[in-house]
Amino acid sequence: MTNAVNTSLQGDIFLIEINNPPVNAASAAVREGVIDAIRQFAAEDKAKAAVLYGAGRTFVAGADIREFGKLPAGPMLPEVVQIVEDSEKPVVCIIHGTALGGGLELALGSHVRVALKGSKVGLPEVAIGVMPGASGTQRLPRLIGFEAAAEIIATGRQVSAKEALQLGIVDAIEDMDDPKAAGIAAARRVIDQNLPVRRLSKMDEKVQAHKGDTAFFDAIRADVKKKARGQIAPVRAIDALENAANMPFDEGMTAEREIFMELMNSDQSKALRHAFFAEREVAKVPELANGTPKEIKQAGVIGGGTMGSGITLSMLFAGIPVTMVERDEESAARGKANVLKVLDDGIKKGRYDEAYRDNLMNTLYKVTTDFEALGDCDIIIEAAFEMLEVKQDLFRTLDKVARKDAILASNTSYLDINKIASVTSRPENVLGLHFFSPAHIMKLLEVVVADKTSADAVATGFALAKKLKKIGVRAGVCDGFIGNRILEVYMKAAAFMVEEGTSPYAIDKAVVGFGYPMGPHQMGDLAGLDIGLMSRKRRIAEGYKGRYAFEYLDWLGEKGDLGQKTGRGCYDYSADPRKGAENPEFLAAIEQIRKEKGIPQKGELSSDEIMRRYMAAMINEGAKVVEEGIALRPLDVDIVMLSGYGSPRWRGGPMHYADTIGLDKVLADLNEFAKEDPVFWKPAKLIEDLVAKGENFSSLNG
Ligand code: 3H9
Repeated sequence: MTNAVNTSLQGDIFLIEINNPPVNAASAAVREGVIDAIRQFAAEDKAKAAVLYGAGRTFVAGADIREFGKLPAGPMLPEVVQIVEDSEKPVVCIIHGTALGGGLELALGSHVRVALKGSKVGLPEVAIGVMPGASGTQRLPRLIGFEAAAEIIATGRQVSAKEALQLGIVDAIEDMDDPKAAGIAAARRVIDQNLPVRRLSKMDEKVQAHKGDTAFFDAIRADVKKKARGQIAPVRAIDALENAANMPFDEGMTAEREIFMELMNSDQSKALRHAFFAEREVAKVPELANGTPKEIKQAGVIGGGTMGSGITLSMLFAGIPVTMVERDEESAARGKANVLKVLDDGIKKGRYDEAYRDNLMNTLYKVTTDFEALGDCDIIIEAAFEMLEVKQDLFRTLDKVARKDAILASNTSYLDINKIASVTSRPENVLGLHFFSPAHIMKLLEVVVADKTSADAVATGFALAKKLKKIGVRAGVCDGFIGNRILEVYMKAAAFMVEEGTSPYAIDKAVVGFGYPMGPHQMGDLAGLDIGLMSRKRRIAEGYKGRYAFEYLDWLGEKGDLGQKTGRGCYDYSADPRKGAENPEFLAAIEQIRKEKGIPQKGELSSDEIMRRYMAAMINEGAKVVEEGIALRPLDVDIVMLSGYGSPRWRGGPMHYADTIGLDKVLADLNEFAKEDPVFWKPAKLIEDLVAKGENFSSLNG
């Protein structure tokens, strides 16, 4: 076993190497090792300066998050940082890769900080529901001032080495790759030039400037609160920063620790940590054990509409050449224009320049009406009209023109991939790749595995997701896969509430209040109400099962009031094209439908009551999706809802949320609602079984 921290003496330079793969997290062994190393350094008379650096791909990426919530072991990180700072002889910290959270805090305890080119620093603790707890809220403002520190801590963003130098977080950037060599060079300078060392805990100038400045911190807090949308950690971080202005360093540290511990034990932090690990676990699917991903040197995309052009763009951004195929010249021109429009918008927003766009368009992108042009593609993704017959026709053509080993994917949102695969001579190469709109932005990619899909095809789907910087989630075949199937059910729960007397606006307000960026009716207006209408018509034609309550949305759709794109839908956008106002005609139509259908009226439900039903419907369907093997684990459902459907991350996704409030409580809610509608609210067997065993969804996450 290798040591988590290695020391050696090179002339008069003492080397302290942190070696805790994969990201050098500051685990108990690392913390003990660093303290021990600083003691050795102090005792070594020949050593005039120490270099603190990381082995492998990065400096310390933070505290070891896996230790959170467990019994504390070994010395705490704030103590370690203090011991580093207290060293009589200078400690030079070399940052390569990323110095995040506790990693940056260790660097702030050092006396000199040198970043290697391309490295990044940051205090991303808010992303996991905590705030810096090893002096980040006390040392960083002393170094760079409160405004810059508040922005970095409250957003948790990563700061480039260049910006870190401008802000003063690091003292220099070294154009070298090897942290050890860079450290020796930097330590040499410190020794030879007798450079002064700074102890940040002793710097008081920036702190004094804001002592007692309540108005200053209130203004920052108000701004952070608005952006945090219900998340507590960023707001509490400002409290800790205010303490830095008002308290002596040691007291500020004690208060920081208290707030850190309070946040670490909060439901929000537990949920965000679940999301962090689930996002990584979700990529671990059985097919990857024996499947080999295919290298994608050339891709084909069929269709240049919203989805086809979005998929094309996400490939182009990842450097993958794309041949787009459309059915005629006019559609091809439209497809090209769709791609260009997004690229031009990116230029206007300053994301890249004309040369970047021209390079993508001229060297990576091709559009044609000739299917034969797909003959050299490693993968072909079809994003054509959402009708089984249309897709089957296309796959028959693909079977003729595509290379025998090419992966053939459908971007269908609902249709049966088995039926699509069955028209080809190579169903093992066929799978679903369900992108979400806008496909070049949305993170989620459902990798839909049909009965005959090979492990290699699945592995290719996951490798593609990674390359496109998306989160691939394995889904089985069913109507709507994981996400849209669950969406349909909670949309139904919302529709029932509307029928029974709750205003759609009250539902949207409750859903937004819960932490979603928008409510289901706002979402419908944004996406276009024709999409839902079309899919419901298809279902009705196929024989709709259960109670139908979407007449109120059909009324808008049939009328042509399709949402934002037509200026009116559930909301009226005549005064404000984005936000919209209540649409009285819509409310009147709902009233009329309630009367015509003779639905018993419950009156308007409270926000709590709305969310109880909305979430119970979502959780119950999520459980059914897991029970049927459509999703591998509850965490897969959480990731789908978090990355594709706006579930608030700080609640961890619906399945984690169910565990938080208690699965027995969810079951009790379902049983209560089932008295009104036993079919719709029938509890999933999985929930009943887990509750009977005293377990919850987390026990299935492995
Ligand atoms: C903190 O520091 C609190 C302090 O202020 C106060 C303390 C008192 N711990 O993401 P990857 C695992 S809070 C444990 O796939 P990449 C990760 O789960 C912390 N494990 O690699 C994965 O495991 P597996 C503040 C961690 O190259 C493996 O490492 N810091 C940690 O795409 C590889 O990770 C953060 O929040 C950790 N801290 O990205 C940084 N980090 O292989 C969190 C990673 O079993 N980390 N793992 O699935 C990151 O943002 C990214 O991991 C990083 C590398 C950018 C570093």
